[in-house]
Amino acid sequence: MSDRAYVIFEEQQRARGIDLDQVKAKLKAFKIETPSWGYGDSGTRFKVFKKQGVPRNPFEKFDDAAQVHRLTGICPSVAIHIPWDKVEDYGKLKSHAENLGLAIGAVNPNLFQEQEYMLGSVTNADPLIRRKATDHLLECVDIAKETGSRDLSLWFADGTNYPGQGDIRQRKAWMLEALAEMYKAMMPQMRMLIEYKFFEPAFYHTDLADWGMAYNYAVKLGPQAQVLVDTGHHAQGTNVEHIVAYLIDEHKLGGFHFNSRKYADDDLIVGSMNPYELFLIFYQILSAANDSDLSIGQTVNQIAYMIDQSHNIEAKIPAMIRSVMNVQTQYAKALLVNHSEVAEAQQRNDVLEAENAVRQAFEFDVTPLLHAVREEMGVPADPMKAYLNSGYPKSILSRGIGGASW
Ligand code: PSV
Ligand code: MN
Repeated sequence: MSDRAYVIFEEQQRARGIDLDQVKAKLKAFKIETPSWGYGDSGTRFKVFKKQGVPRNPFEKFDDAAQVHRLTGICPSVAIHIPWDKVEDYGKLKSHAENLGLAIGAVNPNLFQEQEYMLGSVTNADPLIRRKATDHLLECVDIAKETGSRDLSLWFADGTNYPGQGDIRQRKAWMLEALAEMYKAMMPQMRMLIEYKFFEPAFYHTDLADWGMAYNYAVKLGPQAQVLVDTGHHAQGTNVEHIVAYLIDEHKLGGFHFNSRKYADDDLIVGSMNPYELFLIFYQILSAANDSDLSIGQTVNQIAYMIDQSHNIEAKIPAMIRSVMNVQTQYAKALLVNHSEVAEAQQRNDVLEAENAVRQAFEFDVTPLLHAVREEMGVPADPMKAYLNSGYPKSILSRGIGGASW
């Protein structure tokens, strides 16, 4: 991309009242966390496909994540999932991450893969199973202390498949009991991010089915509890950006798990099918960031942007790079919205102009802008191409087949 393309882009944006220096500063400060489980083998409930070169342990997952950060410059932290990333010594994993220029990000307890959890974890009718599940939550708080992680992201597979299978109200109380015990164990700087999902693996009822339930628990628990919006966890047609705006306004949006969503939680590359939704989510976030109430801006600044994808059929590292670039592209476009233009059109009740002022930003090609930003950050203008041309894809083949699953 030539400098000329950037000069034309800058002139065009200046004429619209957009200050590109500010836009660039925001793009440089924007960070996306990648998931350790996105580097391991994965599949569907029908088949886990084995790939050559997949990391064999958590340390190698960080090696791969470091490539994504080296080439994009915006992925300095990696979320871990316990026990998938269980190690003897978390201090060692932390130093390994730091030597690679990374930090350990959110700690995700895993309460969905042990035999005992078939009928629920923290909402199981058996008090011993509930105890075991809550102890795992507490173990994750301890791990977060060791890794220096701020966020604990919680997702529960708990739910039932048939009417009458469980006492829904009783399970609601058990959920709160477990979350409250965990909340009490957290350090003051830690956050509990509560994720919801309206189906799968339970189909009749899910104990934490939607943002309203997650929000209600977060309110009951206190200011360190917030909601995590996974973009793949809603019913078809749900207006996710509305949920985002609402939660920010209540100071309860803690973060995102980005993935695509054709039908559901599909683990496909974010932005591959509905980039406009992603753009509209960022438009809501950025318009809240402009709020005269500074506490809204504080909530926005704390939002954790995380990817939650474990690609099945495509090569892991480039798929993660593509995902990161797709998010960055939509964020860049949202930074081009002229908010006063939108506000003025809203004041005039001019529906078409208001919609136009938002959509217009989406329609710009931000390639010259992103190339300029990457150049200033000292990363390749085209991270994807740089990865494919690097020696790394070949170098990992010696790991063989049969690495870590997730
Ligand atoms: C569940 O579908 C989920 O979105 C949760 O965030 C899990 O932690 C993650 O996927 C990995 O299974
Ligand atoms: Mn998720």
